[in-house]
Amino acid sequence: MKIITKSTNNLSRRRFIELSSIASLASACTPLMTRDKSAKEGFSKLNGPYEHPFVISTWNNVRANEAAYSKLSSGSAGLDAIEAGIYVPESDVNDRSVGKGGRPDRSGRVTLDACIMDAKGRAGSVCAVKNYEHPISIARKVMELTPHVILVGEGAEKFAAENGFPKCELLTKESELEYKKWLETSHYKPKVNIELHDTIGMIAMDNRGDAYGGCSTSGMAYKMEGRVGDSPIIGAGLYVDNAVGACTGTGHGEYVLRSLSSFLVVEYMRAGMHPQFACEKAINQLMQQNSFFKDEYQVGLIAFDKKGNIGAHSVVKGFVYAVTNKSGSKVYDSSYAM
Ligand code: SD4
Repeated sequence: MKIITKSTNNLSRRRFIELSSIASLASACTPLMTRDKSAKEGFSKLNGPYEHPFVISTWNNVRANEAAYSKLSSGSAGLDAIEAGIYVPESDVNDRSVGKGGRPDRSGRVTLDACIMDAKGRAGSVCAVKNYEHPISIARKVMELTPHVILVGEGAEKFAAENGFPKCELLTKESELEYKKWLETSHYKPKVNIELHDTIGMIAMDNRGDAYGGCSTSGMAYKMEGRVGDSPIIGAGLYVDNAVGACTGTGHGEYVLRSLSSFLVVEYMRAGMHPQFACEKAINQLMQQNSFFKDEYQVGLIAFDKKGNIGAHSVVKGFVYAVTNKSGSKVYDSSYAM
């Protein structure tokens, strides 16, 4: 499948030129309030506004949302809620894209990436961590206890050990068997929407109205050793600005890294856009910026603003997201560009 049609491409190029400078966004507030014309008309419905507290996550991570929401509804700060929520898929061996049970890299080792951001603008991240089940908690400790934002590989593992995190084998029998099968061809071709409980990006507004977020993944299956995707990179896989709102995403990390999509969505919202339109515009911009690459790919973004409006958009069909608030949990189909 060709991701960018000629007309979308031309349109995106025009929009890119129009909007390439974030500095120009502030003065372009009124036009930005409307939907990007290249989004599928009539498909994307505006979601919200939701009263806080609420939590949103990528894919059908309802159990994770509910763990987070039970913290939010009992008055815990958003950071505890994000950590508790992301714990769920990190421990779920049936989730093959996050934490324990995740698919390994091409040398057979499971390496995890995660990041977290709080309402004070603090951030913590770990990349390519082996043998620890909860990278989200290590990322939180990096944020809280160190002068740094990102720790990688052995440094992150040493830090985890020093802070009392228990070691754990992340490679399950199922993932190992699948990996051995993959070795027969060693063909690296990530599949679009491979499953519905993929990488978790979670964003929440707590009962004080403060914004928080986190993201956790085992990355693309059979990635090169040492490869890091978008998920632990602040501004790519996650961005939170408590003055504006939050955005996180999932999908093929290289495409997001080249566009810094989460940061872009928050900046579009800062300029006055509804999160739905901000996600649509950021996805269109990502497609334009990646138009050199002809492979099939998926990226999905979710966002909220401080009024409790919600947005989601993806490159191709199949991305879903879960919203949990006092009325319960609901999984929505995202709108998509192609
Ligand atoms: C990555 N963004 O490592 C992650 C993978 C992902 O759904 O989101 N998969 O590129």
